[in-house]
Amino acid sequence: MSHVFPPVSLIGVPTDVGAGHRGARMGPEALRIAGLQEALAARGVDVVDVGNVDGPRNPWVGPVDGYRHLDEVVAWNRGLMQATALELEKGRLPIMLGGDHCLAMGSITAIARHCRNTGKKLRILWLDAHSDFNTSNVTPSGNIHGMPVACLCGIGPQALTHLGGDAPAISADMVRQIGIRSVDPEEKRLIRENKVEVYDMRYIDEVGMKRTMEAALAGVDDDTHLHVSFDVDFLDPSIAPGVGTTVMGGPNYREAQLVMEMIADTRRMGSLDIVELNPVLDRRNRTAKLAVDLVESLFGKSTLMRD
Ligand code: 4U7
Ligand code: MN
Ligand code: MN
Ligand code: MN
Repeated sequence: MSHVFPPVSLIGVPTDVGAGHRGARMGPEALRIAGLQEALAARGVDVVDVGNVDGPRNPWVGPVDGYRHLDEVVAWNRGLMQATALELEKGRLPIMLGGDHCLAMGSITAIARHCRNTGKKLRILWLDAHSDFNTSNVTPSGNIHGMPVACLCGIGPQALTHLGGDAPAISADMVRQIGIRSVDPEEKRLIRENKVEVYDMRYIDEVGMKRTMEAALAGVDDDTHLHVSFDVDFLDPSIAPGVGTTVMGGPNYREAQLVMEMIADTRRMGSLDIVELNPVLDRRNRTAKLAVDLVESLFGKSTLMRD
């Protein structure tokens, strides 16, 4: 018998105020058109689409004091934090349809608080080409989608580190980063200082994806809430062109499927961000369709008869 997943709520977060390219705001619609809701429903998942969180338009101006669009990023994340908390309180598994990766601050702040209230251990799998641990002093771009992990760990502007009232929202030891292959020089120093556990592409090349995932999932048990923050640029650009910040040398199709299948096997996924999909840069919604395919694996679809 296949595993019964909790009911799912799709939350659209059409923002690109944190990114360096416009277009990720169209991500939620692209995922809907690629059939995300239908695919989950076909797997027997109870899934509702609660529609989109609202937020300010993209002013498309340069960074101020090292942050681009800080007020807008704060506004979007306040709204998303509330929307996420509402679905978690109903006992539902929220899936954030991004939108750029700045939205992980709102979603994860709400999820971390939910875990504290319910006595669950939080484990965050950060699937990404990038570490997203920049600060205003070291960012080469000012783009806040390159800063969410640092902000969640309490390093960043007050308005973002204290979204949920107290800071830090999480501790670095909750995070496992997988697929990393682009880290800025000073960002590297911060990652080391804060002891973030990083399984970069070199590690994956050397030990293989199976052992990488076993290491990243070590310690996950019945009391763990697993949050997956899936930046689509995690994937190799040859299979996922529809993102703003492509980096060569990412996981291929089968490696990505294995990641999702091994997460599904834990049966502990409690929430999911799908971010950085940029339909403007995609070809015939191919990257959105691939994301839906991978999410099906997160919900237990496997290529072999393992159910
Ligand atoms: B994403 C970058 F310089 N590090 O800070 C930066 F390489 O959410 C990229 O992972 C950030 O896609 C990418 O601008 C953010 C850059
Ligand atoms: Mn990225
Ligand atoms: Mn990212
Ligand atoms: Mn990106």
